[in-house]
Amino acid sequence: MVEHWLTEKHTAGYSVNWKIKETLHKETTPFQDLEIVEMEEFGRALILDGIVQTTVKDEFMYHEMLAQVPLFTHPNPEKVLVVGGGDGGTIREVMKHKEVKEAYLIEIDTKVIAACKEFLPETSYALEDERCHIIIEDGIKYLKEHQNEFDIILIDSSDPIGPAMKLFVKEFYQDIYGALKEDGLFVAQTGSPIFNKDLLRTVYEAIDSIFPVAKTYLTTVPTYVGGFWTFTLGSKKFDPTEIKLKEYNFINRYWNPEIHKEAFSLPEFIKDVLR
Ligand code: AG3
Repeated sequence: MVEHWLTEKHTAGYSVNWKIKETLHKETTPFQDLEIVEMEEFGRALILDGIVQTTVKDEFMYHEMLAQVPLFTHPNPEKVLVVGGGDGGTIREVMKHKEVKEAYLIEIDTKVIAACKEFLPETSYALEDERCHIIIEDGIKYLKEHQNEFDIILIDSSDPIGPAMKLFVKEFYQDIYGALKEDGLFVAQTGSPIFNKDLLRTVYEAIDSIFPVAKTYLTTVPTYVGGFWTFTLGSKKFDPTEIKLKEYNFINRYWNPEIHKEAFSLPEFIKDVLR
C-alpha cells in the first residue's frame, strides 16, 4: 500500500513529516487550501495552506494557554472577542468561564468553520453555545468598527505569512487597544521563538509601546514547528503575574495556577530576543 505523508516545509533546511491515515476533506476556499486529515500519531487535524493548525491530540496545549491565561487574569470578563480560530478550540476555553456573557468569533473563512463543525467536534462543539456569536468578516475591519467594547480579545491567527501578516503589525495592535474597555487585555499567538525571532521582537516592541503591561509567555505544542510556542499579552491594567487567581471548577489538561505564573519565566535566549 502506498503510504501518504504530509510534509510541512518550514525553511530551506527544515521540514516535518506526518503519516496520514486518511484525508477526510480537501478544498480550496477563496482564502486558502483547507484539509482535514487523520494523522497516525496525532488524530484528526486541520491543515491550512499545508501548515498544521490544530490536532486532536495536542490542541489543548495551545488553546488553553491562549485563553486561560487572560481569562484568569481579568477579574470579570463578560465580553470576549476571538479573531480567527474557526476550529472553535479557543471559544471552547472561553466558554468554560461562567461569567462570560457573550463571545464573538470573527473568522474570515466560513469554510473553516463548516469543515471543523463536520470533522472536529472536539473543538467545534463550543461554537454552538448560545453565548457564542459567529461573524464572518475580516478581523481588522471589525476591530476598527468596535471601540471600547471588549474585556478580552484573543488573536488566534495562522502564521505571519501572506494575508495574516496584517495581524502582526503595530496598527493592528492599536486597533485592538481601541476595541478594548479601559481595563481590557489581549493575547495574540506570536509564533515560534526559534523560527520567528525577528517577528517576535517587533511584535513585542509594538505591543510594549502601546500597552502599560506587555508580556510574552510560553507553551509547548509538539505539532508546531520547533515545539516551543509564544503568546504575547498586552494589558491596560491587570498584570497576569501579579493578580490573585480566581477559584474555578472546570477541568483543564494544561493550564493550572502554577503554569499560569511559570509560563512567564523565559529562557535566556528568548529574553535576549525581547531585550
Ligand atoms: N492557530 C495557529 C497556529 C500556528 C501554527 N503554525 C505552525 N504550525 N507553524 C491556528 C488555529 C488554532 N485554533
